[in-house]
Amino acid sequence: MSSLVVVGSQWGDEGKGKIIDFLAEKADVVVRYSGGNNAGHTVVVGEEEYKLHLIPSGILYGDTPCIISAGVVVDPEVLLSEIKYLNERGISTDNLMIDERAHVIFPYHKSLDILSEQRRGSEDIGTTRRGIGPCYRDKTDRMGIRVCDMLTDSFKEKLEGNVAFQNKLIRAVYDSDGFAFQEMYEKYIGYAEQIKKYVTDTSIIVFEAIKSGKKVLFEGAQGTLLDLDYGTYPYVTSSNPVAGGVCTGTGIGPTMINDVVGVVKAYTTRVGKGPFPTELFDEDGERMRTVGHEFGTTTGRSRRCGWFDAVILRYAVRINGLTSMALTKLDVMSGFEKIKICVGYKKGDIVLTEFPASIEELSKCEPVFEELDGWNEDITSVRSFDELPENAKKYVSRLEELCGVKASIVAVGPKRDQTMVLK
Ligand code: 2SA
Ligand code: GDP
Ligand code: MG
Repeated sequence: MSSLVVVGSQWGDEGKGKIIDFLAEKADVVVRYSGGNNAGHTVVVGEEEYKLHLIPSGILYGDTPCIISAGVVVDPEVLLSEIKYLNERGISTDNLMIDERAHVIFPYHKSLDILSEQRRGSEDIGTTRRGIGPCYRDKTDRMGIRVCDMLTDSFKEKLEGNVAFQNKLIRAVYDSDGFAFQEMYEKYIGYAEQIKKYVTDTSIIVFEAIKSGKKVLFEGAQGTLLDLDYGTYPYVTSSNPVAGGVCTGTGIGPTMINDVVGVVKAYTTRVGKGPFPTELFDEDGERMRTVGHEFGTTTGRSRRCGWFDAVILRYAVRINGLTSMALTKLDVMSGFEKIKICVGYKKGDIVLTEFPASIEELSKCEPVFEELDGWNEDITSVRSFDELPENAKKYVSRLEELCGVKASIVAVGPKRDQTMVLK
């Protein structure tokens, strides 16, 4: 590996944090390229559990440079509390870098996120309410404030203009309370003072690292089906979690990427609203949720669960150009007598094998299932693929066959050592 992207292949929460932490041992630089503190990456090291939202999971290795790149939206209050949280647990953040082009989340973004969800009523997206969408909206509207802007004299004027505009919007459209500029400005000047030592042009660092043969790991957040362009729009996040997002998010060209590993959960989950063809409402789904501890890392929300969907995976392989998959949570599938895999979508008389663009069409799709025999053994202590029960091996092989990509990693638990490398 000289540059490797780790991307979520489904609707997020595939276990990217765990896989990135595992791969980061051999990385020279780890880069987070999209999203913000809507993400929740859980990493278990020994008996310690870390929940990270903004800072790349590679930070747990001490001296590995970790970058928050330009494609990420940064809530400085959350960033500083995450730095504090890590430092208090003995983890150094001296090697953290934040790109000067990253956009900044302000209190009005969070407020607008909540207000627009309320406006949608029963049609809400189910956002994390962290201000992510409104911050990216300001970015594309060319009125966002970037980290570099916070460090220059023009910050006061820019923020004053934005607060005045957002207050008008909040009061006129939502009939809600606006924000006091001076108080916000003073708070953010304080944040800028604290974060400026981390701020730099990180695209230069990534470019130089790859050029000099260093190993760079790109950390994805959310997942392919939450991508603004390729996900289940409008039930998506406002950034590009797909592998293509690495180039624009980090400021490097596509020729600088060697491999793309898709993190793939052995079943499917989704948090938030939107169609989900293989969703289960029975005790099988409940079993996945309980055994897999499927609750949001950021919000604590219960995750919707369902059988593995190979239509989604084939789509993720194509959209991201996956070169292999890291299959997680295989241990959660122990104990099912029969395991179902969705191999196509039935829509009227036809069977779709490609993921549809329209959510209206997707919500009319009935999954076509193939059924495999399950296994009963607890596999959390298995450390080599050959030692897995025959039916577990068959399940993995069938997923590889259906999705058109080989598994390079199989995980059977949240800990670092519950991870098998297959090639
Ligand atoms: P947003 O807040 O604007 O990005 O929400 C838009 C949609 O994106 C989904 N989304 C996520 N889905 C899975 N995991 C995420 N991170 C957290 C986790 C979520 C949590 O690790 O568990 O704690 O609830 C994440 N972030 C955004 C979101 O559900 C909306 O569907
Ligand atoms: P991410 O957003 O993709 O990083 O995933 P999350 O951290 O939000 O959710 C994945 C959860 O599954 C975390 O609690 C992980 O500790 C846990 N996990 C990761 N891999 C495995 C695995 O192979 N087996 C089990 N049982 N848990 C895992
Ligand atoms: Mg998560």
